Amino acid sequence: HLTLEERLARYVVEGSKDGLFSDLDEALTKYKPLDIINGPLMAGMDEVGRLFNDNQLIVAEVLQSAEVMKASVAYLEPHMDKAKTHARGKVILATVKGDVHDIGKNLVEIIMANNGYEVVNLGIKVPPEQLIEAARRERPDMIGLSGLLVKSAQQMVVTAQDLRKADIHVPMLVGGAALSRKFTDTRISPEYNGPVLYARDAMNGLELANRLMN
Ligand code: B1M
Repeated sequence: HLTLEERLARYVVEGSKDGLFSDLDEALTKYKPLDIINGPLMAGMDEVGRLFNDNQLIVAEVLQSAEVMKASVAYLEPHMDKAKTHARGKVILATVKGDVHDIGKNLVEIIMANNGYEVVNLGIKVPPEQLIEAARRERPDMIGLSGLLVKSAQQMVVTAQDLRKADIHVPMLVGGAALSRKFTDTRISPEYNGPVLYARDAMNGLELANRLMN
């Protein structure tokens, strides 16, 4: 007899959607969509990460968990607050070269798009050259990079260097599990020509973007 919150986390851990949507409906009567994601669903993902680390889950199972997370976010998305403001700014989003994790980045996309930003999502494993080309083409107000692997933090340093060499200096927003504010300030910022802001989560990313645009 699990609580609603425990059941929500369990769907993610077990990679199962049986009963998921009716429980999400119930959760929506108690919580805001983002709190469901950041609370029980994220707790499930953290558990998946732990089990995976302990060799108790294989990649195929983690993919199932990712599917449940993605389906949940898609289901909750229409219930999220949407600002009436438009054209707050244009953001390019990408998961850095070598990294396929995109759930966090796609959450940032949803939250920014719901809050008046035009988002150009370049997807995963995006090499610096592709970012440079997109930046020249799209003329964004901001470039948002996501990375979850330890090597992705280093890849962000390289990306910052390449963007600087290409004379691109629009503000950069960086986030993802492998990063920290300290790494951002001491390792990425010195390699870039413009501001580099570290976001601890998607909502914080929106706040930082808003501050930058005002
Ligand atoms: Co992988 N994976 N994975 N994985 N995976 C991690 C990251 C890991 C920590 C798990 C572990 O071992 N404990 C570990 C990294 C270890 C390390 O580098 N130190 C790991 C590994 C090792 C791997 C592989 C190498 C496994 C393998 O093949 N042997 C492989 C890598 C492939 C590659 O990238 N080249 C791999 C593959 C995968 C799957 C494909 C199976 C799947 C991803 C599916 C997908 O994304 N489409 C997957 C998953 C699901 C995870 C875990 C379990 C969950 C990640 C997630 O989606 N979290 C993860 C462990 C963990 O994080 N607990 C793990 C939910 C998501 C909402 O959070 O993305 O962190 P997150 O986003 C947060 C914040 O970080 C922030 O906002 C969000 C919250 O609001 N944020 C931003 C993120 N980006 C932002 C950008 C911003 C602002 C905020 O502005 C631009």
